Amino acid sequence: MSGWAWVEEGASEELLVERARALLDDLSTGRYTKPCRRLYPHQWSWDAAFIAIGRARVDQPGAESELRALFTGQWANGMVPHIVFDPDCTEPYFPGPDFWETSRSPDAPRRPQTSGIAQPPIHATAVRHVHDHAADRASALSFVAEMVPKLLAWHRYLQTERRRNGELTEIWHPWESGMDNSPLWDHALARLDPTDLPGYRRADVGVADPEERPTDQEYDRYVYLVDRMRRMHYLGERIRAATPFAIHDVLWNTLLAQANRDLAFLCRTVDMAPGPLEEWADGIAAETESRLWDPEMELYGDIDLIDGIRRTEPVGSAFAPLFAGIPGPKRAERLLEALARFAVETPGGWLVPSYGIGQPGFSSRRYWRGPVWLNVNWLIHLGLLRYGFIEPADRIRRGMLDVVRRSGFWEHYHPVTGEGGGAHDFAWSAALTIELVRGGGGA
Ligand code: 2M8
Repeated sequence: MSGWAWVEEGASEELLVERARALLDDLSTGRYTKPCRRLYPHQWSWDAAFIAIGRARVDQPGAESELRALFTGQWANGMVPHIVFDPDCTEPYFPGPDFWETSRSPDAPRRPQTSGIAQPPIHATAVRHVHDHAADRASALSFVAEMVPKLLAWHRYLQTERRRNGELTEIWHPWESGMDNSPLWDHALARLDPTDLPGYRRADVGVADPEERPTDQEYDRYVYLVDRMRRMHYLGERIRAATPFAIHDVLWNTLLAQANRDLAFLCRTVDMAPGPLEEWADGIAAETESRLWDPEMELYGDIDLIDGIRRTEPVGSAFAPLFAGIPGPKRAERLLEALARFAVETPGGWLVPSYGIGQPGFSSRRYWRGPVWLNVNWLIHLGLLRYGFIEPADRIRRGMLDVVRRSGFWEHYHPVTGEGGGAHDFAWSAALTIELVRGGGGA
């Protein structure tokens, strides 16, 4: 990782903030920020949250409007969809609204059009972040008051529709995890038999390098799962009973545990009773400890609800429970030791790859199968700080800022060379750079 740089050596961190801000403004439609120019031309759910987290430090109205725009797509049952489609967008994207056909659901809004699945529930955490760093306190308070009922509906949906027994909540599609092409899903996807598929044409491979994207076999399975949910009119009860893909995912549940706590805080901020939110958070945390922790691998693993088996994979997100303060101090120490073996040493510090280098299923370029993502690194950085692991947290911060200095704002980075991959000029990489610089290493 040497010999090239995107900003001159010795340039200040503030220069990174300036460039990040310029990129976010360039990707902004005035209402929301596109994840990038061509590959993802609409508003995505967890992207919006990360973008708001970064914007909160430099542009509070922009941060507020980002989340407000996302929630215009919220369903009547509380679900926040993973994509809110932009009616003015002229770039191709598949699957678009015509494929999702969410009008089949009694809960989907007519306008704006949306997808029919969700993404990791980090929104209450983002709203709290906007609140905590607001320059304009009055605006922040009215923003919180506006968002709390919407967030409560979202969390209630998760608590009811996404639970079958126990405390953990489940996902029904790899796209819901946000880590779409991760080896985490290989086993569950291999079990599917995608026959009778509706005709479709991928748009992503026309815009991005196919070597960095999922294979056609994987895409067939993604489409198959969407088609099944569409046929079930996106009704939670029917999907829960019949889906061939249901997972208790570590990252998803970690983010929900933290978001439940953050939402309880937001409720109190506007003098509302938090109800059972903290119990929900405690329940998820306790079950993550008792059911997702793998004592042999000394890592957290996902449970496949179709065969009931926990499969622990060497993924970066296996360290995420630190972010929500889930492990006790001893287990946190074990995780730190595992992280020191798993992270890549770079000249700048540490970077956490999405999948263990050299493991079966690893690819340095195919997305979520090895490359480094700044959002997961940022969550782990905050998790380490939470436990007082200051030096390792700082290593990740330095690793992240260093790779940005070298390569710029990419969707992901080669875990060894630091070269950018996927979409260039990617919004959450810019937003989290702002957050890292302005946050000065703290949450
Ligand atoms: C990627 O996912 C979309 C589908 O949702 C895609 O590949 O078309 C993922 O990396 C996801 O986490 C992300 O939110 C989205 C937009 O950046 O792109």
